[in-house]
Amino acid sequence: MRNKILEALYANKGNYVSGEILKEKLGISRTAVWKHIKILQDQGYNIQTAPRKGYVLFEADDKLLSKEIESLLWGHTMGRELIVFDSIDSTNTYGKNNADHLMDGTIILSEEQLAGRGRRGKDWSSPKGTGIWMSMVLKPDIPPTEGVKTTQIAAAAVCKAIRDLTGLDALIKWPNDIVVNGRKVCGILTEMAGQLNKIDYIVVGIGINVNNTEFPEGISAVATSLQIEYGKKIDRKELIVRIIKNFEALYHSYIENLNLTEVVAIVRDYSAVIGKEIKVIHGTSERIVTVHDIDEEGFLIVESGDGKREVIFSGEVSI
Ligand code: BT5
Repeated sequence: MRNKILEALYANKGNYVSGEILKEKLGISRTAVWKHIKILQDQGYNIQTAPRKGYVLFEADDKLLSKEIESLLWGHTMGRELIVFDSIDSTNTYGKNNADHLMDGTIILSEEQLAGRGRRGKDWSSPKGTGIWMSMVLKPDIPPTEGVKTTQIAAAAVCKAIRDLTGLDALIKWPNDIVVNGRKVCGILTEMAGQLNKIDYIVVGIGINVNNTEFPEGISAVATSLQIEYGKKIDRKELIVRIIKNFEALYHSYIENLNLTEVVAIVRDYSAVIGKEIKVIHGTSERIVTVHDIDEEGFLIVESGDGKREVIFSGEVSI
């Protein structure tokens, strides 16, 4: 019941919700509503009351409190287990090291990462309290070859959440970046372990620059944050919850019948690379190709200079 009250107050954050509306919505008496509100206040929620207006929830600060995020994810399978650190080396490393005893769908968040990782040993800048540094531990019963597609599911979930929350023209730079106005706001690092025919775990790491106002010198020319682009501070918890809800819906339809249709529709619609000339980097080799499309499995169909088409399954691209 209290989760439902919180949900209603969060949905109208900063605005009053009358006791009458809560009573109708929840099917309990106004006195019962009031008693639940009292308990929530005792638990530390900043809920104010005013005669004839009702109840209003204010956030004390932008800290990632697990209780709040849990209440917003109530009834969802992703995030049933939620671990929030103040500081950690890397949420992905924690997920990998503890995967054997973490439940499928566990979400790990940290206010900062001291050794955030990108792909192939690159660094990921993760300063305190500014961004979303999050890993999801997944244990799907699908063939290992399918696991790589979770990157596209995560990209679709993040891109849609950013667009819905901010209206920014966020685009997916295949395979693992989200960009706004040509600069990177999000990177995804998918790590997997398993045997020939079975996935032990997948850890999907998502790093999003949310309220960063500056960047280390090495990346300031290529990175941006949602706050910089949107012009206002963004509620990290709200974005986290939207991403997780989007991800859960897309991921379940995928693992249940390996259906990627909706994911592919999103990554195509919001692609930063379709129709563009890109540089594909594979180890030490580089070549220029034109992106023709993204196929039904989320892979890139490219055309080289001689008009020959081929599918690219992984790699790094630069526009
Ligand atoms: C990525 O790698 O983009 C994957 C980033 C994944 C980060 C998440 S945070 C939660 C989880 N825990 C982790 O330890 N990691 C995951 P890649 O495509 O290889 O890009 C790395 C490159 O992006 C670096 O070499 C920099 O040039 C640049 N970069 C580093 N930090 C950045 C930032 N905060 N914003 C934008 N670009 C950044």
